[in-house]
Amino acid sequence: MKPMNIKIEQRKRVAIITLDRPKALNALNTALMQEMVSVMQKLDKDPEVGCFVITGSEKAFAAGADIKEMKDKSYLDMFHEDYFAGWEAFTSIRTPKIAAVSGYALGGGCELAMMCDIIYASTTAKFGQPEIKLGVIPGIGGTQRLTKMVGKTKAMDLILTGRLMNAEEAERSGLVSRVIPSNKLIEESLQAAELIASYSKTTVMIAKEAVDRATELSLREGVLYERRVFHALFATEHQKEGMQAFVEKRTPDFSKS
Ligand code: CO8
Repeated sequence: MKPMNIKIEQRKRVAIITLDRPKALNALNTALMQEMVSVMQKLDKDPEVGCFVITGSEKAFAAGADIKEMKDKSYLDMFHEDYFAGWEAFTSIRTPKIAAVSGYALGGGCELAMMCDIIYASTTAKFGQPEIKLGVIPGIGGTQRLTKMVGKTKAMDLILTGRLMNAEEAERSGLVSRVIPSNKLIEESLQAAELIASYSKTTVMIAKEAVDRATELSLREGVLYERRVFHALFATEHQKEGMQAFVEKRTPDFSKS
């Protein structure tokens, strides 16, 4: 079935997913989540797709989970539906995901950006976890991921006051890796995505997995994990090709697996 809440476009080896609920400032409802996850799970397995760019509109990356969809639900509805557990499948996507954020990235929108691997923000971006104003708390990982990314005191400041943070503060805090003028956001994000997608997809996936382990393992375990997967890369053609190309002073060809 054709997705109604997102747009999908492929440029070279990059899949661009654009959130497309303009009237609701791209609020994340269940249908949008299901469409995104199902499309991305297919593309994840496609060797011709080496990176995702997830973006929204100028005004909003996403203004949060859909308040209108959830407002009348009971505790038992939320519990039995396991509301928003479906986003776990999004975090399990193994192809890198770049969030290109313009405008509001609030609540679930900020959490969606944090479920990506890299966040680029336009100068207009505003990040926040304003759930406290609605009588709830972040529910798609915000209390955990934001704290790991910006530290306890900044996370407490944002989550307990519900205030918004601009792109400059977000970069200073380590939430965002680059701030880009808004008219260049997509172009620069695509350039980075195309560069990532030009490398060996196998190696990129392994590098991503190793970095992800850093937030969960002790340093000793993490370094051991890294060394073991580093060794394993010597079983791939791409290690042979990459190193041989360096010696022969030519561009490596990672297109053959
Ligand atoms: N959900 C549903 N609709 C929304 C949302 C939202 N999160 N945000 C905006 N909209 C709708 C508005 O209702 C409005 O629709 P309508 O025209 O029909 O009234 C339309 O989008 C435009 O919004 P505004 O008129 O409010 O636009 P403004 O430019 O005046 O304001 C803001 C923009 C500041 C972004 C404002 O819309 C706002 O504050 N939005 C809500 C932000 C928010 O609180 N986000 C957190 C939501 S809760 C959440 O994400 C929790 C996730 C955890 C759930 C998981 C459970 C397990």
